[in-house]
Amino acid sequence: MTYCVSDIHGNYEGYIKLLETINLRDEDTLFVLGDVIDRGKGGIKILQDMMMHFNIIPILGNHEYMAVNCMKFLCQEITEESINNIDEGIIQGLLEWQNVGGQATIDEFHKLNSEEKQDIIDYLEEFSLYEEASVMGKDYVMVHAGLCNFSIDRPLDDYHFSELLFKVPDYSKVYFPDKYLVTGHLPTRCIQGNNHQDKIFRANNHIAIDCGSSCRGSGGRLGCICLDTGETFYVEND
Ligand SMILES: [Mn+2]
Repeated sequence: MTYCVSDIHGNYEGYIKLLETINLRDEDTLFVLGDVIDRGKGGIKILQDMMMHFNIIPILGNHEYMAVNCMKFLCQEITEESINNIDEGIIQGLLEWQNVGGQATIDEFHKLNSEEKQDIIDYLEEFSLYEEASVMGKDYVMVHAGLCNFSIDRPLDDYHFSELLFKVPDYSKVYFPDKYLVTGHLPTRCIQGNNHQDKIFRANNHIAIDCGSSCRGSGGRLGCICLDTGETFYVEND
């Protein structure tokens, strides 16, 4: 079976419950469509678990993109020279990351030893910008946010990361007539015209799977879809 989940955002308990709920076996594949980290306190723990599973395929989210350069910076030894050579861009990057919930991940990262830190950075650098899958005769393109400046003739490799990680697609429009576009990033409750709060959204060859697990205090849950059967699975926030 092939499954997709997205925007786990540090919800380690939810992630573990989800693996139990779908009963992920070695012969299954789970695509994780980015934004594993931040906001919740367990993002690093989730990454450490994901990297032990050869059948969990990670796709880059905007939060991982922001984190990886900052993490490299946080690994540097602080010396007079390193302080003098501080790049303004990296300070800006750190502030921006903190503004979107990065502090929870920074706190977790600081508790790792240097080898564990490097493992996290190496793992994040393996994340792909998109994935494709063919399941039961149907084709799927999986990307964190969307395909900005979409054209049917444009090869997926042609998209810049900024076109894939930050902007949501137009869910009212069919992108590929013969493929489904699977995306996260925007909680489905925020999709215009969607009356189904915190459920996986399917319309116009879109499958939107961020069910608002990071919307703590206002419901939200992790959503997961099995591409073979169309079955959906949910793990409620505590
Ligand atoms: Mn996102």
